[in-house]
Amino acid sequence: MAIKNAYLLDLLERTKKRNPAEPEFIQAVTEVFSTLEPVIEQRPDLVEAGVLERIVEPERQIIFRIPWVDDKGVHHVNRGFRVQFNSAIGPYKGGIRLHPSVNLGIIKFLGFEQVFKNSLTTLPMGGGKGGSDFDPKGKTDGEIMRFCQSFMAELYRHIGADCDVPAGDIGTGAREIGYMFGMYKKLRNEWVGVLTGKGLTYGGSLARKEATGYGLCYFTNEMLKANGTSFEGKTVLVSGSGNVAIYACEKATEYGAKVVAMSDSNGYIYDKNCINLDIVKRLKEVERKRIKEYVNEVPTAEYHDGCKGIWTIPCDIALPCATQNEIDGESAEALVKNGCKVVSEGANMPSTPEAIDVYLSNGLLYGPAKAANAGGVATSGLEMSQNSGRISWTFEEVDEKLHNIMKSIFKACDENAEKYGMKGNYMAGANIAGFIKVAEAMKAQGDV
Ligand code: NDP
Ligand code: 2IT
Repeated sequence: MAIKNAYLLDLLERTKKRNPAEPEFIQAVTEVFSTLEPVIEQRPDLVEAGVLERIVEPERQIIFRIPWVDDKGVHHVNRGFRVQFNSAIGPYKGGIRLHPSVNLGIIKFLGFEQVFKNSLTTLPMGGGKGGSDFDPKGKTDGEIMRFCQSFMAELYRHIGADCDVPAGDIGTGAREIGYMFGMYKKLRNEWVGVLTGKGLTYGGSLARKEATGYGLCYFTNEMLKANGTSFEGKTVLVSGSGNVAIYACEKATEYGAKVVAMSDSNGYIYDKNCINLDIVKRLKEVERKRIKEYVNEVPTAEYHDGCKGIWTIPCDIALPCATQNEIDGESAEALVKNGCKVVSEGANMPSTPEAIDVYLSNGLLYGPAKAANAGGVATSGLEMSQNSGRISWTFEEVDEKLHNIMKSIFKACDENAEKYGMKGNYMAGANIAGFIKVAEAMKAQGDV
């Protein structure tokens, strides 16, 4: 969607100048600005309060050295990041990404998205994100532990249960959170809920592991229902085979859909009989192997090199759950040509602007990441509540709260899209609903 408003265009230009070489961050800002025009026109007070200038500038950005030694005694240095983007509505909250592609621009795009996402959850959480260009693939447990400890040896002084609460993201699961938590506790000599996604024996919440994938399906189910349809009998593609992908596959299957494909960064599997998730869980969660191994156990399935090909498989619903910009304009065209009617995003910013244009111009139902994948951080918020209350809820209790949060997020997207003249455009609805709450809080707190 093109931006026409002169003020937004000018601020976008200034943001680009101030942040050269951060294309993902600029992409995320451009998308949000492309939907804010009607809000800006109705709320000149927010512009006058300088809210937009402030919302695109992180409150604090920390970059640090992470030295660690591998099993052979070789020294390595990685770079660590924590971007504390916005604390208007609560402590900074957001994951830690460990992937060789990580740089400041990637962490800033994720942190910026997190501000609006966390606002949508209905819980009091500000936005932040962190990570490192460390590559966990092929590392031993000992190497992972020493890296995580070195990472926390600097990060601990910048975070806290009421200040900034990191969690998992790509490359960071329960194992890494455990090592980071142990180091934080040792350095601070205090047991507090400073990280979420912890193991169940030390303060983790039931249903946090499942939450992003389940939440994605709860949101998508609401979107389907509102448009007179459902998951029942639908053919679904799920990209990725990590935490989000696995539990999206599980819940979509429970809803009666048939998931026929999953992937990793090397390639994708196509199982026309429906993915056997027990095999994927064992390969990925226990053995940490490549998705390719699936065809050794299910010889009727196919494996193809390269991850883009997954979008050429005919489907009704696509759930991208791997990484940013994994669906480009060409892949979006292929999805539409093969009958796809719904794209709902488990990953952060998985669709390029060209892909989003293809969805909107072909009337697809489009569930934008910051709403559709908010179930993970929402359940992190529930973990924080349980930790500070020194209590723990049952799986069913957490799952029900998550389900209700996803319903209310869909309602907010739907109502705001309609209120601001873009009915059915849930991307606009998500951006506007997320923005207004944070903007009101920033205005009320003055120029800080
Ligand atoms: P995992 O590390 O568990 O899994 C990531 C999956 O995506 C793996 O299958 C991985 O393949 C694949 N992948 C990663 N990078 C690329 C790439 N450059 N190209 C192709 N495939 C890639 O991470 P999560 O499942 O936690 O995260 C997936 C997405 O969901 C991310 O965008 C994340 O930001 C988002 N998200 C995560 C939440 C959470 O709670 N974990 C919450 C909300 C959003 P390989 O193993 O080959 O690298
Ligand atoms: O992108 C995300 O929302 C996450 N990686 C989860 C963040 C969190 O704090 O649970």
